[in-house]
Amino acid sequence: MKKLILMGRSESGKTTLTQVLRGEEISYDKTQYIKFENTLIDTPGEYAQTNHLGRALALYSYEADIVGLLISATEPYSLFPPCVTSMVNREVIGIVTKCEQEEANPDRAENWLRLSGCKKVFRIDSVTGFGVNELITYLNK
Ligand SMILES: Nc1nc2c(ncn2[C@@H]2O[C@H](COP(=O)(O)OP(=O)(O)O)[C@@H](O)[C@H]2O)c(=O)[nH]1
Ligand SMILES: [Mg+2]
Repeated sequence: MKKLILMGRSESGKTTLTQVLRGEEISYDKTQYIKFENTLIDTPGEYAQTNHLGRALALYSYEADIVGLLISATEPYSLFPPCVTSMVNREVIGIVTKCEQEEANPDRAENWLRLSGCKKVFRIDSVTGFGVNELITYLNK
């Protein structure tokens, strides 16, 4: 599998997605530091939510083949500025999480990710498994 680094605000579903991609049971675990585990790099949401730490994320992206920007379909706003993908020289994909939650608005989240420069956007729900296989297939290509 290609090496994937996940970025997004707290609660957007980064750690849960790493658990699903590893075939582990889902269990909540607050991410306190940038975690390298084989082909996955999980980051704390605070890095994406804090201006000066955001630059560190750009540097960490060089450790990966693909950058995944996550927005939950239930989020009322996006943290990612327009064209932010130009900050890195890696492929950047968008991942909309929580797509099967009742109040989800995946179209809105996908539009924000495309505005931020993601050419490819996956819609998933880590809890129900919706869309996860498509993402795994893409990472294995
Ligand atoms: N329904 C649903 N809940 C999710 C999904 N992804 C994460 N969650 C839940 O959202 C909460 C925060 O997830 P977490 O992975 O810790 O977010 P992180 O802060 O980005 O690492 C947890 O309670 C998860 O169970 C998803 O795709 N669907
Ligand atoms: Mg986390």
